This record gives sequence, structure tokens and C-alpha cells, in this order.
Amino acid sequence: MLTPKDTPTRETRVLDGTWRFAVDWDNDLDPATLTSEGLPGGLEIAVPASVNDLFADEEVRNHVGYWWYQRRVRVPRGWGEDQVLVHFGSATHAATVWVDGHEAGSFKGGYMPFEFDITDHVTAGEEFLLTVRVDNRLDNTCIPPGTVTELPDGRRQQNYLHDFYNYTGLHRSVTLVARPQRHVCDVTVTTSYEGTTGTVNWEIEQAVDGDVKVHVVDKQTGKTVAEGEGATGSAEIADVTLWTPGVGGLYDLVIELVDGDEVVDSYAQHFGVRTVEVRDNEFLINGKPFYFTGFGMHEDHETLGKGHSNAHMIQDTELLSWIGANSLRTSHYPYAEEFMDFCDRHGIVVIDETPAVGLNWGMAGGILDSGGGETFEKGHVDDDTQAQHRLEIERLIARDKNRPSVVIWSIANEPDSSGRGAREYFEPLAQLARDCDPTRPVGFVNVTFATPDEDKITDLFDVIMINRYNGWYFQTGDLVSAEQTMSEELAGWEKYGKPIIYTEFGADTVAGLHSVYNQPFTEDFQVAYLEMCARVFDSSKWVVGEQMWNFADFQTKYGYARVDGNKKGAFTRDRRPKAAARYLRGRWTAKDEAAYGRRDWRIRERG
Ligand code: GCB
Repeated sequence: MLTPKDTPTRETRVLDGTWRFAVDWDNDLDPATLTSEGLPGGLEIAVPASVNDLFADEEVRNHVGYWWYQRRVRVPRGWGEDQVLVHFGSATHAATVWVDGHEAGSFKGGYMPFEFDITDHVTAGEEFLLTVRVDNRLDNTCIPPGTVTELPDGRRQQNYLHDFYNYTGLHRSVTLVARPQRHVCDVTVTTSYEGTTGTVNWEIEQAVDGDVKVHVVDKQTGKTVAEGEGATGSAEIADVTLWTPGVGGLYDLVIELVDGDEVVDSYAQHFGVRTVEVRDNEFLINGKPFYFTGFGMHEDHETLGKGHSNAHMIQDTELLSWIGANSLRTSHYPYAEEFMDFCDRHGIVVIDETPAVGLNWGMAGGILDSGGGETFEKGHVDDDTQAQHRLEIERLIARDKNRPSVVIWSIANEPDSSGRGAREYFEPLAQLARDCDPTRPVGFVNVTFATPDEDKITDLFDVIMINRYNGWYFQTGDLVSAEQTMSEELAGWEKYGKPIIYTEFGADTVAGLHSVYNQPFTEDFQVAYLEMCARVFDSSKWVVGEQMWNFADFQTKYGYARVDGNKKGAFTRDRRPKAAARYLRGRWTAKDEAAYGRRDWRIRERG
């Protein structure tokens, strides 16, 4: 599926704004009535945004089940000859869509785009009623999985094993799209280079096979630098500009479907020329060792919840630049395409993660409450979960395969990789990711309990990504013991002979709380904790990256270990720096300077 775009042959209308809204209290509202008579009540909602923090009503916030969105849409007059689609950036976690009384389709998976062809049900120049039913329930057929419990008094409760709030709603833009009947459906771009000459290869899927012309345009200069023909082909780029961390460097593959002299469809897909390779203890980008600095992040803001906002995107990436970070992980789900486009443009290196989080029933009685039992058993993480997990891997790679910023696929966060059945569950998924994309390393993120002796799946992957909380959840406040344990464990991971990235390490910290002692929850402790971690990382040539948990404080479900959310941020939820942020800024900019000979790539870029 292609991202909606205006081109010489395509048009888009963004449907963001305020929509009518209703809560389906008993999850039994009749679509036929709602699509003919409209939604009951007078509520409105913002799109894009999460539902949960908008209404001053706890019952709305805690509702488990369906929510209804509705608005009238006018199809532009000139779209009579075109196919008309309605495209959703995401609906968390499932949606069914109606166009007037016609059911256009359903989609399950809360962080992926989907679209429906509605050509036969709309008329150019006329209005139609667009109705969307969003479902926020998570069960064992979902990624992430969850459990819905019905209490004796009839209330429903949603339980889940991941540590971020189950925000729901239309989190990304909704777009009406016009495209020609004969059109480009998809394109896969791969690149390489030799000396100063780049090579771009393309494979184009079309609705109806026809002649194809391709122009390669340098996005910096706007000049065409190469041309080619055919649905499958390649072209050379002389004096190629490589896509480079901290800088970017993009080209457009401008695809034209032609019929004689007529351009039937035209679409521009951006790409970058760069290589990624894992060699012994090194992670190489364009043949040079790369050391990841940055964060596991969240799409999370006050009021908006997980709703995408360009203003917040700019602010967050500015802060990444300020702090000297060169990378991030899209913990724990795929982020909005607007955000990924930004990373492509500005050279931010991305570990791209599926929404497979909370696949771990071993955490009962620990950080989270699972209710016990084995992870890989019927009703927990089972064949149904795996089927959805497969889809999530396929879809993520299909969506982001052309992005130069993405250098690793992370197929899960902290699954029970030492549990019975882990290998049987993950072996086919690791293979699937490789089959979908043979060009990028594949990994998963390891949980603390699955030590080198216990873990059953690390050999299936190219890189080792580990989350560790010694000094916080374990050996709390005792940084001396924590350092010893981390170092000993690291020696175990080194034996795998693969690069290691610490994808999480962190300590909850209340902004403004200080102490002369290394007291947990203070800003002083957070800095001392990070200094301890840094000593461990710097001691091993196998460690090729550090991504602190988390970029900013974020909302979670309630629990005795969470006071208004997770407070491990280097920034507060409203993006003010804690002392840790200044510490990291010093460390990462110095590392950056040592590696690349400059202090702050964004300032340099601005000249
Ligand atoms: C983890 C999880 C992350 C949590 C974090 C924490 O290991 O991957 O989702 O938020 O720990 O702070 O407990």
C-alpha cells in the first residue's frame, strides 16, 4: 500500500478535524440505525487524538469496547473518473467502516494504516456519511495481547501486560484519496553503492500491467540524476549522495505508468542510498561502525494521548537533536508515517518495532500483574496470537521497507524468550522477517529474566538487544552491586559474537526531587545510575549502542508502582529536561564528536 500523496495524477483530502462521537456503552448499537439516523447524543471528538483524556467523564475514559465516529464528507467534483479510497493512518486497535449504509470493511491491528476502495458507493461532487466503529479491546488474538474480564456487576475491565496506557481512537490522519483506475499499487526499492556510484533497484506492482518509466530525482537539488524503464529495473546514480546518520540525503523514485504519450499514473517514492551490515562486533552503516545513542520512545502526550501532532513531532525531534541522540526505537509499536518520514529526511536512525509487547506471563508478581501461568499456552500467547503477530511483521516491513532510517526490525519487546515454547513460537517469525526483507538485520528485545543461560532464541537473530534495570527493579539503589551484575551478565552475551545494544535502562525520577544521597526517585540518583550504566557499556567492545528508557515520562495504566505514569523520562511529560538530560547531552555529543568529528549535527546542518 502506498502512502497517500498529491501527485500529477492523484489527489488527497485530509479529513482531520472534529467528528461526531458516541460511546457504545453495551457494545450493541445497531450500525443500520446509526448510519441512517446518525449517532445519538451531542458529543464531538478530535481526529487525530486518543479518546481517553478528552472527556471529563471517567466512564468514557474506562469504557471497554466500541466507540463510534461519524462525519459527512464531500467527494470533490473532479473525481468522477477516479477510484476513491478512504485511508486511515491507524485505528487502535480495530475498526469497521461504513460509507452511508454500506459496510466498506474491517481492519484489526492498532498501529498500521489501512484503506478501503469506496468508488462504487460515492459520487463525485456529492456528500456521503462516513461512520467508523473503533474497538479498544485486546485479547489473545491481538498484538499486543490482553484479557477482558467481565465483573459480576457487569462492568468490563481490560487487562494487559505492557507498560503504557491502552489509548484508543483514530490516532492518525484520515484521508480521502483519488487515484487513477490504472495505478501503481506498491514499490520496493533497494540500493547499494560502489565507490561514488550508487545503484537503485525497483520492483513496481501495478493494478493493470503497462509501460513504466522511472526518473530518479535528487531531493536536495530537484534535478533528475538517472532514468530507467520497466516495472522491474535498476539505474546508476553518479556521484551519489549517501544517506548518512545525522544528515539524511534522499532521492525520489518518480514512477510513471505511461500509455503512449499519456502519463496514466505518477507516484514519487523517496529512498536513500545506504548500506547496513553486521560484522562481528560491529554495526556498520555505509561501511562505518555506528554507535546508537538515544531512546526508546512513546507516542504519548497530554490531552492527545497517542494522537499524532506535527508540533509535538518537531519538538521531540528537536530535543533528540539537542541532547545529541542519533537514534531511537519505536517502542513498542510502529509510529506514525509522518514521524518516520521526518527520520528519513533528517538522518535519525531507527530500530523499527512491531506492537508485539506484553508476550510474557512470567512477570506475574513482578513489575506487572499477569495472573500467572505459562506464556505460550492456549488463551495466553497461542496460535491465534502468532497468526496476528505474523501479520504485524509483514505489514510493518511492507510499510517501512523503503525507509533508509530503518536499520533493524525488532519483532518483539521482552517476550518470554526463556519460556517453554518460545523457540517454536519465534523461529518461524524470525524467518518470516528475513523472508520479507533480506536487506536488514532482524532482532528482538530481551527481558531481564532471560539471561544468556536461560534465553532460548537469541541465536536466531543478528543483533542482541537487551533491557536491563539493575539498580532499579533489582538491587534497588545499590549501584555497586548493580554494576557487578551487569558486567558479569554482559560477559555472557559477548560469547554470542554479535553486536549488543542496550535498548532499555532507566530509573523512575520525580522532576525537582534532589538529595545529597544517591536516593532512588531523585534526579541525582538518575544521573548516578546512568553514569554506572555508561561504565558498563564503555567496558565492552561488543556494546554498539545505548538507548535510555525513556525519552520522556509517559502515561501507563494504574498500579502501585506508577504515580501518574512511568517517570523514567530524561524529559518530563511536557518535555522539560531533568538533570539526566544534561548529563546525556554531555556524554552523547562527546561520543558523536569523537566518532564523526563534529559536536552537534543539527546545528552544523543549519550552518
Ligand atoms: C520494560 C518495558 C517497558 C517499561 C519499562 C519500565 O522493560 O520494556 O515497556 O515501561 O520496562 O519502566 O518498567
